[in-house]
Amino acid sequence: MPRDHAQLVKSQSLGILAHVDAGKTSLSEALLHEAGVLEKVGSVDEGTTQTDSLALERQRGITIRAAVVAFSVKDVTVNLIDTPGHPDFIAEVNRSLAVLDGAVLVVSAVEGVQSQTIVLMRALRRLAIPTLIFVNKIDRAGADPDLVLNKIRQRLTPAVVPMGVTHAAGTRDASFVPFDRADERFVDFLVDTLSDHDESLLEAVVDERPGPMTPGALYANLAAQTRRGRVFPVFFGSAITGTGVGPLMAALPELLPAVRADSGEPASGLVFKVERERQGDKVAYVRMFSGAVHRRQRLPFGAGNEASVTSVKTFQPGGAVDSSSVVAGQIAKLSGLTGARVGDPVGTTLSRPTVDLFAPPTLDTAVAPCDPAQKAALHAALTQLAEQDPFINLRQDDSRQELFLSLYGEVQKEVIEQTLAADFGLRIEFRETTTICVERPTGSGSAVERLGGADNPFPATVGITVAPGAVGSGIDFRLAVDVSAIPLFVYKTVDAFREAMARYVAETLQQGLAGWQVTDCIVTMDDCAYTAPGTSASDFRKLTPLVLMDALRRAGTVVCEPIHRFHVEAPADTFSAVLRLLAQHRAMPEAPLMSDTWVSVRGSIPAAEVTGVQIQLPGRTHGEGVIELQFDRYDPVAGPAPTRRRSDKNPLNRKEYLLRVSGRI
Ligand SMILES: Nc1nc2c(ncn2[C@@H]2O[C@H](COP(=O)(O)OP(=O)(O)OP(=O)(O)O)[C@@H](O)[C@H]2O)c(=O)[nH]1
Ligand SMILES: [Mg+2]
Repeated sequence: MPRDHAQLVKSQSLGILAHVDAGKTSLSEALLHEAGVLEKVGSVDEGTTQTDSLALERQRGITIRAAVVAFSVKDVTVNLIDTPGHPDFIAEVNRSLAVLDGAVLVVSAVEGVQSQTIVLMRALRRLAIPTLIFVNKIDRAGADPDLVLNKIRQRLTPAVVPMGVTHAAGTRDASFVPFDRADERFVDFLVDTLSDHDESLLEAVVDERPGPMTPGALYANLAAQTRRGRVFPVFFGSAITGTGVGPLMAALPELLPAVRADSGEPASGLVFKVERERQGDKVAYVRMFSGAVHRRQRLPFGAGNEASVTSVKTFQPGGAVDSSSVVAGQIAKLSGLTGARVGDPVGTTLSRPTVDLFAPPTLDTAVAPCDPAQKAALHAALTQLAEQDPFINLRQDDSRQELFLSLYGEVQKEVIEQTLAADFGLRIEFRETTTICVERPTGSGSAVERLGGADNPFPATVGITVAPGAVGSGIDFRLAVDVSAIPLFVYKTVDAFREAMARYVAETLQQGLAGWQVTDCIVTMDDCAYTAPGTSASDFRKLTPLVLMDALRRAGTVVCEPIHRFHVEAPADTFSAVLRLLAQHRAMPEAPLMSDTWVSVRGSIPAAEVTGVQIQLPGRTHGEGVIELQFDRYDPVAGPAPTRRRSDKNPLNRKEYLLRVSGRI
């Protein structure tokens, strides 16, 4: 790309997010059509959309992988990322969120605010991603835009500004008419909502100063506050009939941020998706935050890797095209980065790290090939799938050589099974699906190993106390020793020592007393000593697990299982059968909502019981019952606690651990 052209490029990474089936893929298609990229709008139901391009997506009519397409609005190239809505694929949404400039949160005008809508809105707000809300499906019978707007105010955020009105909602003729900027109703909405977040506007209202309240000034204020993620404009429309899609598209460059190329800055980007092309070549999807990456450039990526970029494809209206470079704000497919993994930073300066915003997978399953001779092939295939989705956390059991995966649910399981069959010709079976538990300390426990102590082979002192932390706090590591006790000749700074110790602690706590990850605890290092020059970093690294597990043993732990919130809707006459089914599966239902024909029950249920309910629900409800699930929390297991087979590296057995770290076994 010529330099002067690169300077003109403005790009916007736009995520489309929603509960499953709200219409994200249909809306993506409608936007491409509106922008003139597509002559004919594809249909999810016919399997002809741009973004649902995998065979499995077309077959099932759901989105499984995030997909990128581009269109232009005014002077901005929008790189739209269509994400999956099914909770089994939430990890895919997590990866996309790390690269967004803005988002459109789609809410169905019929179903309204749904469980996943709330989860996604929480994540968007946590990252302060500027977001427009699009209330879709206003053409469908039962659509009630006003009710949905109220639900958005109650359940998502009160800071909303409706951008127009709807007519004939619930019919094929439904339409959206945007407000004129000077429309009194619109001005009232703007003043009301914006002044909640803007002191100077509030003062202008009180002092009756007209300047900041002209339609032009208010719209500029709306754009500024939307870009800060404080206020959420709400559009209405239908991805199928196309009404409301034009106004939404026009708002993208006006209300959401776009990034201008700055090829002079140091290159910094992030890998948010990895794909294998048909020939097996790896392609990394990279979003650039600053600077540029050129074809044939040596590019640093991940933790200390470097490779030559063999091709750069940027997203342009109409598809991904070969380019000489990718500049700040753009998304490109880069080839040549063998070994690149999702979440890898790219370039010379660090990019934003990916934050884990959602609960981890709750199912653990062993997977085996139907034909035992295909074990190595299965391992290779799953390694490729794990590159695309690191959350599946592929592990091989040390002794039995079995393969294990972490999963979100049944749909993801089926997708993995079908992908292995279609892309790798492998038939597999899942064995022993169990839920992934965590351990929390029940009390406080301390341990210390002293420098020169009879049983301590390492020239270092480490003293540690473990205590329970607040639920959801993770591992809180604290350093409570005098600076003079810290081996600065090894670690250089106190921060570097704290960081290294926190890492040793986190690694050790991946397996607690029962083999599960230990969480929600405060770990304090309260004793430390060394000899100079005798002590090395590896002494602290090897001694910490020994002391920490002793402290944990004294503290004691409780195994906690994942609990989901559920929402069952079923025909009213099946109510008692539904309640019996829930009771059989340890569910805790709350007071139901009954109408003449339907009953709606919410409550919580252990993740371990979910599959049982999912399998039996259709049979108990004339095939009409539906269940929606959402991870909620971990609760202590009642009765005997499940344990996980630990790897041999665990220091619970002191003698064996010492032999191992000294390299004698
Ligand atoms: N009547 C009507 N139907 C719609 C509209 N938008 C989507 N649909 C239908 O709703 C269903 C789901 O649409 P999708 O676009 O696949 O929804 P999605 O949000 O991408 O779904 P996932 O990616 O699986 O989460 C399809 O049958 C669409 O035809 C709309 O505005 N009006
Ligand atoms: Mg979709």
